Amino acid sequence: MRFGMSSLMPSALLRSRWVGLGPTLLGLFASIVPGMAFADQPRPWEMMFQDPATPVMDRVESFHHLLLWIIAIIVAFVAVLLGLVCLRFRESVNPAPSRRSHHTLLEVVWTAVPVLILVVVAVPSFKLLYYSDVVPPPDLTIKATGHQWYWEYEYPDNGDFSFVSNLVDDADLQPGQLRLLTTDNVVVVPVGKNVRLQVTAGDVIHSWAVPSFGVKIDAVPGRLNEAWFNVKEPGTYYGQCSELCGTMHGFMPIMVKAVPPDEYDAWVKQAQSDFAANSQPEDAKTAAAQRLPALSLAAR
Ligand SMILES: [Cu+2]
Repeated sequence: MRFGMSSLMPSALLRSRWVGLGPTLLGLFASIVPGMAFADQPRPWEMMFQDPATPVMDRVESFHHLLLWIIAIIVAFVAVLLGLVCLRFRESVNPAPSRRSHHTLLEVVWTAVPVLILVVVAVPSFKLLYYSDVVPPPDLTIKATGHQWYWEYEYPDNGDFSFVSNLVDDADLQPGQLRLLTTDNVVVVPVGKNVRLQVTAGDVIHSWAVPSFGVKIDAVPGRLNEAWFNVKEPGTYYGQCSELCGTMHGFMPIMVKAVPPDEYDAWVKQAQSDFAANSQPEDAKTAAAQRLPALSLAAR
């Protein structure tokens, strides 16, 4: 349901060529760049959410649609009222204005209706909040630690190996890899499993965020935050640090690859030997420090 919101939009909005422009451009872009996984990454001119990859994001999207409808109806209602007032009660048509200052029924209605609307919004809002907040029985735990300016990941359930995930510089990108979103080491997770994500930081506050997962959680030094996700489909999913954390805040992406469970087991075996005698954190710091001048130049 890539552009599912279109089906929910009032037809007047759909007729607007600007609303149709985004999906058209995206379709064009998708057709001229073959071989890329388009499932869950930012796209040029994107106006909608990325495709939901987890049950939480499914619910976030549905809740967004509900709110969009409520907002649209309120905007339309207020616009009609405004238009009516401008037309029917302008000075030339209505030279002697009403001097009424109270109207009990009206006042009750304009108090009660907004309260009702807020209740209608609050019920699914709290349901979603608790659904995303309470971690269901996890199949595995991953710990993400934010550093200036890279992510470090630990797999305590799979032999407690850990590795560092650094941005791939523009010069080293392979064809099809996404600029500023590709990392050298990728977080691999099995599809259809509840992954408990523990998040913290080693220096300043960062934020681990993957839009298609519906996860955005602060990484705070000295505090362990928790989130969860259960990825429905195999694929590669992208995110970025989402808390301003210093010069290279924009250069510490998150890349998650969801694979079938047997592929995951094979990856774990490989990772256990690859990352066993691991001097990576120090290497990563050096790499991050060395990259700083090059990237600053590129950004100019
Ligand atoms: Cu940051």
